[in-house]
Amino acid sequence: MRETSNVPMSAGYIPFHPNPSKPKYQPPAGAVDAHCHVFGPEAKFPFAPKRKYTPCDAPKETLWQRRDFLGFDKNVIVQATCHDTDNRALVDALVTSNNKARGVAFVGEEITDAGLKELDDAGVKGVRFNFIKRLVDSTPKDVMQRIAARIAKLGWHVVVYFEHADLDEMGPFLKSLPTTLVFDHMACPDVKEGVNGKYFQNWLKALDTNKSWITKVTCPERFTLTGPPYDDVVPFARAIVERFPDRVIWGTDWPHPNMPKEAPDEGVLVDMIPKIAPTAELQKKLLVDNPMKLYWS
Ligand code: 0GY
Repeated sequence: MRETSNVPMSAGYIPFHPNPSKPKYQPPAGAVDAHCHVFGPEAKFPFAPKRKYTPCDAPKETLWQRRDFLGFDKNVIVQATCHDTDNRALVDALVTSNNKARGVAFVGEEITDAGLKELDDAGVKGVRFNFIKRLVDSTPKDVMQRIAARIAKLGWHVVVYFEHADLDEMGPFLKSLPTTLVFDHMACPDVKEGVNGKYFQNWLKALDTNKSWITKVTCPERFTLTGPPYDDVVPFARAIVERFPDRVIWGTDWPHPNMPKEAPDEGVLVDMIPKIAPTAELQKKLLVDNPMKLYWS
């Protein structure tokens, strides 16, 4: 299933799981995997010269197979830093998806209105701003504010990848953005601190106050201390889902860039859903109603 590429992967890069287990949990009809990526294939869509890592190829065909295998109906494909602002692989996946995928792009200020319209026509619904230090995005905040003002006119939102430990410093900037904000990966909780830790509690309070902030309850595999089935991350995700049932979405993060030790088995990730969203009503909001409102309405 794993494609090979003309350029070598970064040293130590771990490719996605070759054959995940079939989940026991069956998602509701129309379920959306609202955070995943396509990488290349490099031979057709080369990685960006300024990338911070070279992944394995992770083409759209494999994404569609995995979507079907896991019991999902649709995908939201998020542009990853290895393609920088070259959104061609993303657009290609969207326009050939049979209306089953929407996208989040990376754009620079140089993009023209025609360029934004092209992305919009393909099914892009947002831009991503990245504040994760190891992925190094040096775009100044005033540039991000100008991009946000332009994409707000298209009805798009901003996806923010940051660590909520930086909330005090980042808060004024985040509040200055004129769109709905969607936060990647629960804004990176520190599991060691526990749900009653200061940063996580501050994050919940910020979500209380900012009613247009949406959280992706994704990537337990990035935060776990105990490993699969990631039970130590359940209390964090469940606290967010139960307190903000109309402002949460879920995704696999396939093909899981930059995992330090092992690629997760997506069957295990899907089987976590009933632990973080314990009722059928919460599951439908998380997997169908909320992502459909954000990406297909
Ligand atoms: C993710 C996580 C990562 C990378 C990227 O854009 C990216 O390169 O998204 C990461 O390394 O944490 O969102 O899947």
